Amino acid sequence: MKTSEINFDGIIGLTHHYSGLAFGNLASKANAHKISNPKAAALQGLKKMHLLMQRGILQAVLPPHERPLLSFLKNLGFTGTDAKILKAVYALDPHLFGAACSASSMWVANAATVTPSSDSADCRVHITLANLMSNLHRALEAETNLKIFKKIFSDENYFKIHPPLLSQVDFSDEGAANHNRLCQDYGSTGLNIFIYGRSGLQKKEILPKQYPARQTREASKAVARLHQLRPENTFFIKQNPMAIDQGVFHNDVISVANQNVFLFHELAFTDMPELVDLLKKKSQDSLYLLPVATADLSLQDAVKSYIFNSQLITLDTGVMALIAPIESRENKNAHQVLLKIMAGKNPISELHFVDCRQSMLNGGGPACLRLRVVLTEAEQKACSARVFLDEALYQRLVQWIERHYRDRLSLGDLVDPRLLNEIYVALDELTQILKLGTLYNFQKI
Ligand code: SUG
Repeated sequence: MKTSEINFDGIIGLTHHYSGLAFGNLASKANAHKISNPKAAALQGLKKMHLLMQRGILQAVLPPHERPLLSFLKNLGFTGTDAKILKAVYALDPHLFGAACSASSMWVANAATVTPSSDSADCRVHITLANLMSNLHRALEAETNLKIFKKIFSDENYFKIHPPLLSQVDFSDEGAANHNRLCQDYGSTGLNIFIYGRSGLQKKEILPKQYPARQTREASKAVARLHQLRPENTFFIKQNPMAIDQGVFHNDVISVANQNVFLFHELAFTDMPELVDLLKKKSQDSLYLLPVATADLSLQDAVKSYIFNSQLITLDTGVMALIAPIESRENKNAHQVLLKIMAGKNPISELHFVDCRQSMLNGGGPACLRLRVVLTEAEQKACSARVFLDEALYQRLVQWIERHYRDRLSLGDLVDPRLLNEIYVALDELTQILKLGTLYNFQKI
């Protein structure tokens, strides 16, 4: 039976804006309070999905979350009409208001960790939703993500959904952005590599000096246990704290793996020689390790260009394509690195540049916008809702965005109750398009 990797992309939400909420994510800080363009953002995301679909890759969508999240603000003791609450929170604390309005659910690489049925002892696809507890605006995503995943992957014969780990600093979990899988074919048993920034449980260790390490080893270990992964094929490696201090807040900003190719910066991990040895031994030389040297690309250029946040995908023909952000073409050193990879002896034979600029300004590149889910044909058929992208759904979503999204948004605009109404109308329509049933709080009133 054919097994494929499906890219589930988050549809960028109607409240996409720049609030400078993510400490340690340099783009988030640099672009705080710029005027955003939610319509352009959502169309850019959809265009990227369309490109993959045209290249024969299975592509699916995940809906944006309900924002502003009034239930959260009410839980904090704000009372009165929705309009009154929004006005009061904005006046009192714009940071809190920004968090309640953030469209950050678009970066679905952080929504969950997913491992295929071929890797688990019970032969099911395992999905652990991330608690995202490092940042307030992201922690708000966990509950809705659980609802969405339970709807789509509802068949317990094929899927095992695990709720987010306890939301506590020792178990801080940011999902697939800190997980790489190496394999020969998608259907074969893989090597699961979990990457963490700190151990958790107050172990003594070298930590980044400036910025937080978001993923803990304890969280990754728990996910591996829950997923019933084979210990001999499961590794836990530490991110270089120096890289985190340069703005590498997730591993997918500094490495990307697909099947038997692993592209990474030489300063991505601690204990690099041991890691390379181990992987070589495990993969019996069929592995293409593509390290990028600091002499060719500084950590600073890696973060600026987001070159490692490219999607590395396998096409029908068996060769691979890199879907890179346009910023990596604009950065001279990153572009040179890409050209060198293309000229080198490895399975990568196509390079496409995509414009995700609106998301990039918040530190989210092409790979952040997608969650990889490896499924057999039977598992694909067992998915509920209309989330697999085809030309008809693509056209329908383009029209939906054109009709409902604003092309200019500042944080202050989100106080407007008319915008809240626009959002509710749009999201209600989206749940019908995607056949998701009732998903949002406002639909239950
Ligand atoms: O968590 N940015 C996100 C970007 C996530 C990127 N994801 C991966 N690398 N997989 C974050 O830092 C910025 C929001 C703001 O500032 O308004 C933000 O949350």
